Amino acid sequence: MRRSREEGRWVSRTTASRSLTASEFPNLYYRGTFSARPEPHSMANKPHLNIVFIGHVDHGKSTTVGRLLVDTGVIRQEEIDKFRIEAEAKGKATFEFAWVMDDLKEERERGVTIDIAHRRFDTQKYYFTIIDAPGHRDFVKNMITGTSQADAAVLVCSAAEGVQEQTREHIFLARTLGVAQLICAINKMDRQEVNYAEAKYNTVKEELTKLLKNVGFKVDTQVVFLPISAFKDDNINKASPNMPWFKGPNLLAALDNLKVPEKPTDKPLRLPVQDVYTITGIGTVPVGRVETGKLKIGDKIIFLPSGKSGEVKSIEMHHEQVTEAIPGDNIGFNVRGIDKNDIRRGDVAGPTSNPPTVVESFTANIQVLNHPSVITAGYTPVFHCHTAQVACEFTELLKRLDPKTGQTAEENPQTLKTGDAAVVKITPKRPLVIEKYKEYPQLGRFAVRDMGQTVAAGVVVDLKKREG
Ligand SMILES: Nc1nc2c(ncn2[C@@H]2O[C@H](COP(=O)(O)OP(=O)(O)OP(=O)(O)O)[C@@H](O)[C@H]2O)c(=O)[nH]1
Ligand SMILES: [Mg+2]
Repeated sequence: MRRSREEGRWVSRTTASRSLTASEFPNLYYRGTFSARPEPHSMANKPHLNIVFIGHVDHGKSTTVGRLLVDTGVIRQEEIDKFRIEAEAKGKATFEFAWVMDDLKEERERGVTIDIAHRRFDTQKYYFTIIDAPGHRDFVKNMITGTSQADAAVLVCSAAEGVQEQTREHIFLARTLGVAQLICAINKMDRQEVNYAEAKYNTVKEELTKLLKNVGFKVDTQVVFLPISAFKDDNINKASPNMPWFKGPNLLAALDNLKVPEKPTDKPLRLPVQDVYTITGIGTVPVGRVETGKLKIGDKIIFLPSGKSGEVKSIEMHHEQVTEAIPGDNIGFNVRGIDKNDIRRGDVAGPTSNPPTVVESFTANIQVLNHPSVITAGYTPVFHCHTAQVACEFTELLKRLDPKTGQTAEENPQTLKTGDAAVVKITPKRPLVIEKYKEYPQLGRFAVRDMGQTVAAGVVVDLKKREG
């Protein structure tokens, strides 16, 4: 089993083996539930937010997270000093802050983030779970997982390099995956060619504004821009003397200005399974985030598409037994009568009285982001929806839409290309739980990937249930 040495690492990294002993479990589990709500004593007065750091490779996401953790006292400066010496010795000078999050051997050797990593940190106002996503194009699927768990995002964009390929792709995905609040941190303001210049900041800000508007962000109400240097500690938790021209908030203040999203507790339970563990002495423990509704001890639930059902025996969150979990909570729970091999990642748990929907086919509104040629009926890429990844076929191209107005531009088009918006009929090749976006936004949106890139993304407007 690969265990990270850093506390706060997400359990899903431990994919090599999922059989744990009871004594191993609490510690591991504690790591895995950093995105849970705080412990009961602080729950009452501190709301919880999941925040993902996104953006192009090397623009400084991990460094910004590392710096934030130092400035808020979660990490001691001595730890960074130790990393600095180690990193320099390994020819990776300047990666000391990034190493706080990048704790896998391969990440440190290559100087890139590979998988998402979770870390808890607190401000005066909030309990945050930080999700550090990789920017490298090979790991976009991990960024999708991280972003689908987030309530808000920090887009890190280097002032020296400006908008790059994954800046665009991540903005598009953030929008599609439902991120409603975005902080654009324009980083590396200290770089020589930038020299803390307001003009440089404005150029990148304008580039980003254009992109954000194009994908449908309301820039005035959903987006905040600020300049930082993560490496040199400018405008992270206090205004920077190097940028007296900037009158907006520092990064920490911007995080505290975020709003807690509404918790859809009144809807039926929907809980996509992220991983399944066997814990000696406890039994089978699926892990995942509650998207809607509540999960309580004694509830009768069913996992679909697997079709197994049982009664909830126990729920654990952040190292502690709890009696109920609500939207946003990342939990592990035990269900009577379910074996580890009965259920898997991509299953969704719901009440037996109102089970998740397994679809025969669905109609979706999509936006084509990036396709090397054209999409035609019969095209079968991989759809990423909640924790599921399933090959699905474009069975019918119903309409091409005018992206500006949403009006029909062409009925039954033969092909779709990059930049097109369309209504299409999709048929999964394997059983898949997906819901209408209107009813369950968290389970009704997806990203489409093929050949190592995000081809399209969209939302489910209608669906046909699978019988039996
Ligand atoms: N000059 C300068 N360099 C920075 C700053 N922030 C990050 N860097 C450097 O940029 C490089 C990449 O930083 P990371 O934090 O690993 O970037 P990342 O966005 O997490 O990269 P991936 O996770 O691999 O996508 C390192 O050498 C950092 O020291 C900054 O504010 N100023
Ligand atoms: Mg990184």
